[in-house]
Amino acid sequence: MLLTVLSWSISLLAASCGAKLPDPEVKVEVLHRPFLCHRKSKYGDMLLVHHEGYFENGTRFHNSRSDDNQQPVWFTLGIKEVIKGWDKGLQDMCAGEKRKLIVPPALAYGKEGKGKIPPESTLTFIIEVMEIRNGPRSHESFQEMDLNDDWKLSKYEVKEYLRKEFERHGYPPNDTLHENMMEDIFAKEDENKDGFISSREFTYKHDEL
Ligand SMILES: [Ca+2]
Ligand SMILES: [Ca+2]
Repeated sequence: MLLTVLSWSISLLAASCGAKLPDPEVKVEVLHRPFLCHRKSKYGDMLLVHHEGYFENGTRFHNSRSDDNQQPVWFTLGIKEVIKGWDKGLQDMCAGEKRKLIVPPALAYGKEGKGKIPPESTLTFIIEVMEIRNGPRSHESFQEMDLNDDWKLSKYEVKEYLRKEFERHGYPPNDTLHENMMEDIFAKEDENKDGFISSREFTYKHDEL
């Protein structure tokens, strides 16, 4: 959670540029949906997924189950941590659900490609969601941080949160560091400079998707 606090600023910086063109679509096919579904994935949630990736000719370029590390991966939905095709195509999913996504280059690695992905590649992914958790910017996280339930985060509340996160991860409390981190968070997040982070200021901005 400490890392996610630090990454607040980065995701916000990343969201600030880009021209508005109508985006091509991701083709979504549901391969399996579990009978029981306690919650559905939404922007800001953290998803744990297994995934396979295929080129248009059917060659597999990635498989999280058989590649060296054999680990499903965690990512936060809707903040451009992954390709746009995933952010768009993995909403409203249940834990245990499996989807096939056909992602055009503009929503994947584009004109440049990346690593073993050649330029202008349309990619097919088979993605299975193993687990869904509240992301660092979810309403649930906000409520947890908002100690006095007034729907805004004071400097004290943010500092308390940092202190608790440090403690939870076994770091000694460091008041100067917490103070600096808190000031840094407010400098970037408190957009209207009223000394509080409102729930609106806190929540991820998704309009670029
Ligand atoms: Ca509060
Ligand atoms: Ca504010």
